[in-house]
Amino acid sequence: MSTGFSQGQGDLTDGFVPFPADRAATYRHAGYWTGQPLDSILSNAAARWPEVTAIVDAQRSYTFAELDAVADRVAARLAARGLQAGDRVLLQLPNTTEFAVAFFGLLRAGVVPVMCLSGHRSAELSHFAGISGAVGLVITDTAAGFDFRAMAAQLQRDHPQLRHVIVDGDPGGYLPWSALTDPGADGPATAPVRGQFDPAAPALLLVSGGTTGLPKLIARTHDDYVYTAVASAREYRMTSDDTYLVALPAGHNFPLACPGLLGAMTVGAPTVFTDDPSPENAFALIDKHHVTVTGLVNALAKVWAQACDWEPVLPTSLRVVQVGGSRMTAEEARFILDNLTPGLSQIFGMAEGMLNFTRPGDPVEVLLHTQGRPMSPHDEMLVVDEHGDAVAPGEEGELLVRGPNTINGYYRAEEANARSFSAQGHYRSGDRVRIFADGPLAGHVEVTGRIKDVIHRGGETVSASDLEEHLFAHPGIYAAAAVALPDEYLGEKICAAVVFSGKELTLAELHGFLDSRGVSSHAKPDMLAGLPSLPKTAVGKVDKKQIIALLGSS
Ligand code: OOB
Repeated sequence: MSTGFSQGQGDLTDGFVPFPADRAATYRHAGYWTGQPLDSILSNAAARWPEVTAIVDAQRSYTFAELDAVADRVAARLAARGLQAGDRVLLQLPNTTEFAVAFFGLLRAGVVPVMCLSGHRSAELSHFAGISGAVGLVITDTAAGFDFRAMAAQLQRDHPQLRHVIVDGDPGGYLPWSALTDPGADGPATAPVRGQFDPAAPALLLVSGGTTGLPKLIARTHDDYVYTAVASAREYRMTSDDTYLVALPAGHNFPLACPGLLGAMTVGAPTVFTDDPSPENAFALIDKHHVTVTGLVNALAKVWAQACDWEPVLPTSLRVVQVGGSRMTAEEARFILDNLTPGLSQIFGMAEGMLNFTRPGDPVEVLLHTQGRPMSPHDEMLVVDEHGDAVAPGEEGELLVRGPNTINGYYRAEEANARSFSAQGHYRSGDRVRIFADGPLAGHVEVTGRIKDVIHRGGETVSASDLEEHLFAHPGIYAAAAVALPDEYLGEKICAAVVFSGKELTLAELHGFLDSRGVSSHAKPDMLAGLPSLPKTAVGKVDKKQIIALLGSS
């Protein structure tokens, strides 16, 4: 499968940083890595539970056997059109069953999908096309008033190697998606025979979640991604009685494999797709399909928790609601636990791989005060100070990590890799954490902020997350982000961008509140900006870059 590459720019493995042989051997020996291709998750499910519903959306559903057959058909027709094992294709579909069909169709052809999010636009896609050397693009016609075909035309002009554009919906001159899926359309139906296959080679390319700069590409291998899906489903005790709801953009690691769609499939559980995560729509779907597990970003979890006050249908079938993606205070966790579900699970994950989460049945203090513990017994976490030395147990520092599902380098990004990986192969997460050393929270991780999310005000360094924690504590503040804005005298000044829950506060009132909490004078905001909502990234995290652009220009 790693051979035969001919069309895009460079071989798939050019610029891929593999796991070192000794650790790879350890993970195989431990049974984490099984040597199976990623799409074996589908073939296994189709063999064990052929008649069980695999995926559902508002339009249609597929059993595992049907999904397996359509994935074969898509693969066969991609191959007939000249796509080869090792080629890369940008995959950008909304949360529909067709997302899963396309994902498995590409995998079955040995093609490596680049997992774009529906909110990405030409700047991101052009960047992904350039780095990956993608030869194709799978899109929908239009969504949320945006014409993806027009974007495709521009991408093709800038990236001539992007030859295959496939459109779900009105194709507008491109290849219709139905030409690949429709049993009645021309073309073969049997997937190409899998050639030489390397389970340690990239199976898919995820995009990094950082809110600074353009995302990087993250190559996840068959071995490490199958392990992620299998182990996370197991740790969440998923069974064929569960149903998973994809409420976040399906191409994101969190709803894709943590346990998400792929984890659900490993136990024969159905997955429901929706593009509308509003409480009104989501609660009705949860009720209709008896959804038991879902994953949300913090802001969405808070909206769902509030909506439980007035929505006529409540999501009572939910057994696990994973909440993660950005920092959550204990107060926010308590609010979700009390109002939305006792099944709250905090999850601290990253496209780069490592997952930490609280487990069903964990004591309430673990659920409230920590972001869980590592998924794998072989995750090796180090917490270091600014000199790279290990901090004392229980102290804060930057999290460095390596393990059976953590990358060893970004894809085709040598410069970033020199900064982001240690000589021993640890990924420098940039996250400020503490790992509790003793007591009831021992072994659990608390994320306290981002190492670089600091404001240099005058001669002082102020932690944005420390200030945010104080802001969140104010009953009149619904959401808050502390950002640095340029200042002639101070270098940087502190701006608190907030969403008020009721009456607006003045800066003086806010200072009074912060004084009462003992916040030092240099760490108090110089500016208070009330916003109707905070700008979000494509997956729904608060986007400080956009806040700075918005406020810096006003
Ligand atoms: C998830 O993945 P990404 O790649 O979009 O973002 C990773 C980054 C982490 O490095 C961390 O800075 C932040 O997002 N993060 C959290 C967090 N979960 C993620 N920060 C504080 N508390 C948390 N619970 O966001 C992701 C991937 C898989 C599962 C869940 C989330």
